[in-house]
Amino acid sequence: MTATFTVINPSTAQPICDITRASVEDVDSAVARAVSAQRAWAVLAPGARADALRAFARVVEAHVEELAQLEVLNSGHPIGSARWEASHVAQVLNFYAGAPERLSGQQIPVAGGLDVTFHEPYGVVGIIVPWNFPMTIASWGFAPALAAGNAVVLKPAELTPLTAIRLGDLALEAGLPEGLFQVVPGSGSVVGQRFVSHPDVRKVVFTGSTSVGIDVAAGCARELKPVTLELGGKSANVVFADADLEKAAASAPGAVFDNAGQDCCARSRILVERSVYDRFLELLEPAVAGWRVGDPADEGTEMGPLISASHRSTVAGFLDGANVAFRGSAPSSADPALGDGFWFAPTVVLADRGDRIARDEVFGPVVAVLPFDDEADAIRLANDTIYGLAGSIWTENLGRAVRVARGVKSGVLSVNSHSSVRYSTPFGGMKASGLGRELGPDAAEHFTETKNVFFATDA
Ligand code: TXE
Repeated sequence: MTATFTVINPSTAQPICDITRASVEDVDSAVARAVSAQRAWAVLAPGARADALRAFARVVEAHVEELAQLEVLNSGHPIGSARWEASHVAQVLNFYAGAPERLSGQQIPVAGGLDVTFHEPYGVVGIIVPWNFPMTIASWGFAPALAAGNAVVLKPAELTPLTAIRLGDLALEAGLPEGLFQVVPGSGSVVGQRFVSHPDVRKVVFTGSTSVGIDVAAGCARELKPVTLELGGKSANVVFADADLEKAAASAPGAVFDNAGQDCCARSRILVERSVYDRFLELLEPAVAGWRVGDPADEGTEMGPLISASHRSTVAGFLDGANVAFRGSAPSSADPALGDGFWFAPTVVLADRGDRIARDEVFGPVVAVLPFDDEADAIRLANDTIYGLAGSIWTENLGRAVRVARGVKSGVLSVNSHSSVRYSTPFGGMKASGLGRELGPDAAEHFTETKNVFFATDA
């Protein structure tokens, strides 16, 4: 393996810079520094840890524009989305800055003494991040982990390391102790695997593909190490005949084509009640045609390129033999500025149950539309995948909304909207979409172990 890797701008296919790959020895040195930084961090007064995280949040806030521009360059995210992502990191830090002073244990009534529990940090936490949302997914791990008194070593994806590396610098600039939060770029098989096998990394958080997630979990099991997994998805956008069809159709492109479909929560199956199937497609077509794909640096752009040439071929492979109903637009080779970018036009496919495109994660701007017959059929079809991450339900019938929300096996559902991520609410998947939850009120606690201490009071 070469000592460096080249980071590419997906909008132009041009190289941006070379990054040095960390070796196993580099990871071991980083973990050793983290172990020592964590000891000092964990014994700081809770208020001092809170202040340090708030200072980090303020520095991130002051660099939102710089981080956003870096994400446009490295990931091809539209500038509006990239600004949201950078601000979200500051908000996540601010939210979990409240945790050190709220990690209360319990006092449990027992005979002969006083019994109390403590939430003790694991020590060093290893966080492995994918390329689709490099900043936000990183922050969902590092902010609550730090808040709970841990040190963090974080491995960004090789395709998109730049904003994570910058966040590592900003942590130091904000005054976080040296070694407490380290970004270690490199390959999954070396750096990621070393997080799994290193005895001093006491918890691993992994976001990425289901197949690698299973290997990471198996490795963690051998080390008896807890692991959180955020994996793939094939989420359903379920549209009933009694829904506000105009609104459902107008919002459907954003729910799947945001980040060019490279989103674990993408509503990549639209399930439509048969009686309104044709009408829904009529409404969907102009919404897809109007979805603005182009230069991510332009303020009006809604979708940029795919992340790499190889990922574009994978996505294109899903269209072999597919029944394409209509497509939106994308820059082409005729455009001298963007012609070499990894563009892919939003695509709507009419699918049958059991088709590969109706069950497997595409992770690109391709949506499969399928009809269903009634409520029970909708739930059955929504659950007809190995995944269970997100989903949306469109209906004006409250009882139905509740029944379907309880019937669909997914971790994050929304009714008459497509919301998935709020830092204050839990996020994560069922079935092959993952293990454990991130974000929400309890995330800092997930980075702790409970210790029970009994104090005898008998004289
Ligand atoms: O994921 P990987 P990739 C899905 C999506 C996508 C596919 C591949 O379908 O097309 O996965 O994406 C590190 N031990 N999702 O290649 O390979 C790797 O370096 C430890 C869904 O990015 O799983 C990177 O940092 N770590 C998903 C991270 O794991 C290893 C988001 C993810 O890489 C490793 C991204 C190993 N053996 C992709 N091998 C979602 N649902 O959000 C790799 N890594």
